[in-house]
Amino acid sequence: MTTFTETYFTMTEADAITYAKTQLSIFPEDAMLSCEEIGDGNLNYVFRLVDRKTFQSVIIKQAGPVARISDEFKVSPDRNRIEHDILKIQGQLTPEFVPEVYHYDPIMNCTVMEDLSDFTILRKAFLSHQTFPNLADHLSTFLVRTLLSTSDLVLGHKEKKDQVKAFINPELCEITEDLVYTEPFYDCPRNEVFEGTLPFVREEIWSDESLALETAKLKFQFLTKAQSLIHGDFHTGSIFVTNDQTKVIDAEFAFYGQAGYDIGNIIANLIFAFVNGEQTIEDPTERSHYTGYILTTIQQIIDQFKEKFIDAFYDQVTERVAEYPGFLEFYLEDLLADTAAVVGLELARRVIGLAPVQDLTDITDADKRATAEIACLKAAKVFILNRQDFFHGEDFTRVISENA
Ligand code: SR1
Ligand code: MG
Repeated sequence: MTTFTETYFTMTEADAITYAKTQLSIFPEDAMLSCEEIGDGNLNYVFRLVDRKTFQSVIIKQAGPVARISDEFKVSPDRNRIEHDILKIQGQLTPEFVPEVYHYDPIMNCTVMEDLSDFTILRKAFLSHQTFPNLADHLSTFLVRTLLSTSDLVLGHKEKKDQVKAFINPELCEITEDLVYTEPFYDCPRNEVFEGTLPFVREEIWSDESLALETAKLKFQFLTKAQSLIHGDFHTGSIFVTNDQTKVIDAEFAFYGQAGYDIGNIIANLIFAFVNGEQTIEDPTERSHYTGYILTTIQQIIDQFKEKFIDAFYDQVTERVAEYPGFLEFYLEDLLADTAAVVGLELARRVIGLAPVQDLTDITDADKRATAEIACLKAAKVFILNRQDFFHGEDFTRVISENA
């Protein structure tokens, strides 16, 4: 007899049905449940349960003891608690942009939440070059609300320190420290570089000592700067969309880190969509429409983030010294420099490191793939080395247009 109340184990689809019937009071007693494991991420199991009578459905997301991408990564299933807890906070700060949470189970390390089956993962939608008119507005609002309200600008400093403690996430942070900040910048055996791109990587990335030094400085910032409660893995695979709605999922990498980490991450992933469009859309009109949309979205995310952050700052700030003239400008300049650096790091790591993105790997023509990847790497260097020079959306899009 399966028991869910004593010891953790990873569930099968049949277990998930029994779990829903015995541990949840979401479905009616006579529900005819079916279940499919639909997880396609690197780390977790995602069960979709549907009552075939009423079509009511939910998601049970369970953390496994090792990453699906490779069992080299032993990651505590307690990360499900972090994901659950941040979802609750995001649900208070910005309910329209996250799924509703119904239940959390600390023994089975699973969270039960709203099924978003009417939505599409943004990365997949971008692979078929779809556009979403409200995306920049939604993402900039989500970023401002989550990054400002959880920072020392707004929270009492003791309360903020309690939150830092609650969201200590050492194993998931270690993945980022290794895969984003360290391995891509030397010839690490775990890297996976496409052969057409390898000569550029050897000559322009692994041989560049000034670049290595800057990545070392940035790694120490990542290790030490507890600025805001960040999502920690804010790429296009962590965002669900319909034509007019946006939902952010998969925040298991959450911890107190640099606010610019989330902004830089999403901008870099939009750049992957851009280079994919450049290399794979044959028709020039269609191509420029799509790539123009991506550039506009990037510019708008940065500019709307700044505008909304400034407005929200004056409404919400509680820290007296943050109101001194010039401080807000200092804070935003610093945040945008961090953003630019993370754009560069994410661009480089997805080309060189262990966890590539489909926007690049799906480019079937070898020359085109190498062209797209090298464009990302050239831009990455500019973003990292010149990170102090980014203040406006246009500063970001200019680097893309000049290198891609
Ligand atoms: C071992 S996990 C590899 C990558 O997948 C996640 O989505 C994060 O981006 C991580 O770096
Ligand atoms: Mg994820």
